[in-house]
Amino acid sequence: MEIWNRPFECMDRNGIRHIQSERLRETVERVYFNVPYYRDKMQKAGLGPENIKSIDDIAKLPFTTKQDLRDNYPFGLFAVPMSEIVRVHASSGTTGKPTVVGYTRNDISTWSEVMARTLTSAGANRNDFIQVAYGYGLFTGGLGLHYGGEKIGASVIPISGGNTMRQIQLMHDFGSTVLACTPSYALFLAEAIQESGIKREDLKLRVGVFGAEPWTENMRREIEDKLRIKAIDIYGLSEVIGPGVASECLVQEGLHIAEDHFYPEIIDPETLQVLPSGSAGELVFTTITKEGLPLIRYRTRDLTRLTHETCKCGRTMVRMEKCLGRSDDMLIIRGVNLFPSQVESVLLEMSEIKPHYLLIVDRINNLDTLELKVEVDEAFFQDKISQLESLRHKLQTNLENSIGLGIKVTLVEPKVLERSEGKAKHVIDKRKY
Ligand code: DLL
Repeated sequence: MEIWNRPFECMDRNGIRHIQSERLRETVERVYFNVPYYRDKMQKAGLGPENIKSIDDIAKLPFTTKQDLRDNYPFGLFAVPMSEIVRVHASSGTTGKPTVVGYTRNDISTWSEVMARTLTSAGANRNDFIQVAYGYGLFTGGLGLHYGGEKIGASVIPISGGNTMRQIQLMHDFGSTVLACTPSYALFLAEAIQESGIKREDLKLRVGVFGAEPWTENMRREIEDKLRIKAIDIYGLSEVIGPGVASECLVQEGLHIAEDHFYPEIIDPETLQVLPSGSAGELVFTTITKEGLPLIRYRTRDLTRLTHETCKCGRTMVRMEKCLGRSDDMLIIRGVNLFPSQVESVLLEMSEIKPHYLLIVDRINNLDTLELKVEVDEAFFQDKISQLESLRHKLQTNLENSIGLGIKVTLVEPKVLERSEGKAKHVIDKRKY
């Protein structure tokens, strides 16, 4: 099995910890002297850079959350002058404001390196044709895969998401061997290929690198059966770098974390205590080489567990289990992150509507669907049907502009939606992964 960067990916534990300690010290100095937010937080905790001598001191440092990024929107946590930033990406935030991330030239090179590892561990090399069907744009999926694919010398097809018939045609005509997209889109494509009349024998597809949303072993089996490929799980988040944070190798027993760049911890999301290796809990990352937006103990909200055992492939980097749950209410719909609070803040701006609502998420023909049922104000509900229709239309447009996703809006009479005695239930997720 090919390994992209053997000296790092197969380093012994002492070597890894030595590098992590050195890089953590540098990162803490960088943020302390360049980012007022981190300096204040460290000073309040009675800490200076001299208190962080090795990776064992990491638990002394305060956590960072998505809220901290929002409070410092857009560039407040950047650790370099804007003249050093060569790229920005963004992902959805909690109230429509995106989470903005910035990369220096070195960060782009780190990102390409970890993506080259990801693709190599999935068995790709310079002879492959990689069809990148993740979205290109502010989302990190498209360009992340793109730079990694070029770095390993493969031929990259930057087709981006959607347009299924064209995906199938180019897959056939160009002879794509690697498919990169979300797992739900892979299933959708699989069925569209069956219906298209193109024979599987006429496609060269061999492997898929799927991520950006949770998917189960059952879904993996279904994709592997229907597409007759190896389906590899890849994980990442924009705040940390994008895809490339962790990925499976062909052994498919956990995702190798690029821990020489991103140091992982597992914490109890309630007590915030660090848990021993092997325990299930919330994944936290400290970036130890990033320049543009270094993050200290960033709470991902993703739930998983770690193992430090060496993998059968020979890589020693710590592995995380396929992650399935989150410790917050974030939904991932067609690869787009959505918090119910984003919907709520649009509803609160419209007086004709009551903030009694229900979001219904489903998966029909392998594509996620989103519907909102919301109560109309008593006074407004007496109005003409045409007025109700224009209200529905206005709400739908406001929502789509704010959340960046198509949504079906259904207006309902006042007091129709079930009231809960405890915490209001605003989401029904019918998807079976
Ligand atoms: O989804 C980056 C990415 C692009 C990863 C392409 C893989 C492939 P964000 O939009 O910031 O970044 O969303 C990050 O998506 O915290 C997880 O909750 C979820 N997620 C990403 N990959 C996986 C995966 C990209 N393989 C959030 N399994 C993360 C489960 C995943 N959840």
